[in-house]
Amino acid sequence: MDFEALRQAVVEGNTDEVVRGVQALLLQGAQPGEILNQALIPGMTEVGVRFQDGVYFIPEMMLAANAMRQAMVVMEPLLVGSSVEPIGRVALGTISGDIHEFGKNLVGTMLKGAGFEVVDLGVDVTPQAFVAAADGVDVLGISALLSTTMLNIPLVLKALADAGMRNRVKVIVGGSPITQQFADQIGADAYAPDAVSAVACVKRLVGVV
Ligand code: B1M
Repeated sequence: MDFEALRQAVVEGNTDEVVRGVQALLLQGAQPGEILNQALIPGMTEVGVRFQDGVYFIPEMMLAANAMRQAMVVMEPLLVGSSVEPIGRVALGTISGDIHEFGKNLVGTMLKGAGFEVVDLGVDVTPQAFVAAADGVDVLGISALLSTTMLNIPLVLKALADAGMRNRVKVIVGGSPITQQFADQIGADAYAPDAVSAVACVKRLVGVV
């Protein structure tokens, strides 16, 4: 196994091959940062390009995301304390009243793949829990899949303002009923229609382009 074969396995969403590849490269003496930067991240970048070009659709992206998630299960403990510094910290959750998780998970996996540390707050997350999580992260990501629950997102922004924290953290929102217009209206810092553009938006928010 080499970096190129592992990159290709990520693009193909072949979870077994990806996990085997990561383990093999580690046994061969590769550093976790090399595996991340020379195989896993380029693989996810290629998946993003194929998605944007209309070559890949959600199912292919979810396969690749799952492969990446399993690779990160092996890699994450090794990356802690290694020289690889996260390029930013993001707390992600689905808004209160809403239990849809796959979009949020996909955004989280893509962000991890791009080098961010991600705190997964889960689903049905209250404004208070978002505020508690805001301490120590650069960006809060809020997902909503229902036209009813998206109306709870402004409560998070209000709770952040009430806690005097609105200027200390950037807020990105996303999910199928959400639009750029809604994001602007409620005063969010960014809106992304999908997981690939969410990564680009979050990079912009933390000043890594
Ligand atoms: Co629900 N559901 N659901 N559901 N469900 C939708 C969302 C719905 C559109 C289906 C429909 O009617 N056509 C509809 C919402 C209508 C509306 O309000 N506009 C709906 C409904 C009505 C409901 C219930 C109310 C049904 C009922 O009980 N009567 C109920 C509500 C439960 C609740 O949350 N309180 C409900 C329940 C469920 C299940 C539990 C069965 C299940 C969720 C399982 C789970 O997540 N563990 C479910 C599912 C699976 C869906 C559909 C079919 C698929 C959602 C999904 O996972 N998509 C969905 C129909 C649909 O979307 N076609 C539907 C795949 C996922 C990768 O995409 O989440 O859109 P998505 O994420 C995308 C982007 O939106 C974006 O990036 C992602 C990747 O590109 N994105 C972000 C998402 N979050 C982001 C955050 C960002 C940036 C981008 O920054 C932070």
